[in-house]
Amino acid sequence: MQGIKTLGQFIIEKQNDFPYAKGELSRLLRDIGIAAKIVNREVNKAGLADILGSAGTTNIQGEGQQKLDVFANTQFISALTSGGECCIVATEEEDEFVPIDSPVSKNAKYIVCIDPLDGSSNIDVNVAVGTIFSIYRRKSVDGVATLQDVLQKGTQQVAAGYVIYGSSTMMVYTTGKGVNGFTLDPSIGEFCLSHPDMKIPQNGNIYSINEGNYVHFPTGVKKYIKFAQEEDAGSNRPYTSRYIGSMVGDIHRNLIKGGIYIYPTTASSPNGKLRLLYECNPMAFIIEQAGGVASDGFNRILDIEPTELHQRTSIFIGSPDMVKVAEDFMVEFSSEKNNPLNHAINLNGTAVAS
Ligand code: P6P
Repeated sequence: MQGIKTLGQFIIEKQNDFPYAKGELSRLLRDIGIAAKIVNREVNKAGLADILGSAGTTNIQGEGQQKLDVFANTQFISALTSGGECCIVATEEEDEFVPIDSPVSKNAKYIVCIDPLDGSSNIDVNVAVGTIFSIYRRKSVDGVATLQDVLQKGTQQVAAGYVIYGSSTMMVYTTGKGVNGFTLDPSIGEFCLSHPDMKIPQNGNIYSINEGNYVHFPTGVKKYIKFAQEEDAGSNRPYTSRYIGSMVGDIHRNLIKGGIYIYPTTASSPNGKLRLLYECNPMAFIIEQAGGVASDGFNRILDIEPTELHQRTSIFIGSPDMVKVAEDFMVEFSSEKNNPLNHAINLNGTAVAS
């Protein structure tokens, strides 16, 4: 296969970036890739099989579970169990973390936090949905892994990625040495390297936010939205509003074209809607590795100390210059003046992560 590099070949090739790696992380990423291909098959035929619609159950978030939510959750847990490299799975679809207690997993050193199918309300209307995952090394050295092994800051991630089931299916991931994208070639059933060394544009003109919540947004967010809508040719405004109700889809587009995705506090989500461990941390790791930034409006997402499994946070994520302007509005118009931002745009406009 001239010129094609599969995900498996790439993972093994990059394994040398980790001199002490004995292949466990490589096998873990392979296991996630396998489950993603199985989920992709079901998502792609959702309109045909009796797999559309509600499962008739709700998750701890109080959200109605779609049949595909439950299917995807089962597939990822099954793949991670049989792969033997993971000792705990923390998933949006389970109230508590899932200990992986199988003969092959007893010495497993990795924790996986996952949103098996994000944006699943879009499935029935054929809009892109995604899987988001985050990988940590367990902190405890022996015995049974516990919740404390899961509640780690985003800076402790060893890998993070997402799968977008869209016009094509892609897997985008980082192990802390840049971001690479792989497109599934259905004719050979392999994810193939299609977007090497992905970088988010420093600036952009796309803003992604559910303006239906405008009335209850923090003042700083309202000010940013009005800023985005002003006429100013010099700064390429008014910006374009693009929001599809699927975090993976919106952030993937903004990663490629430049842009900002904002999910702030709202009346129904006073702490923000998106979950820190398996949505915001992985996306923040990926976007930072691609040259972007991610905060809660005041503090870097990756520095937030988790205290509970399904903890939520606001998120401002994307092109550094756009996020910085939004954060400036948040600081100027919010009571919360503490927590100076952990990053700044230096004089030549390059984001400088602390
Ligand atoms: P709203 C999907 O439920 C999700 O978690 C993200 O994928 C998406 O960006 C957001 O919530 C949509 O939420 O309140 O705008 O419908």
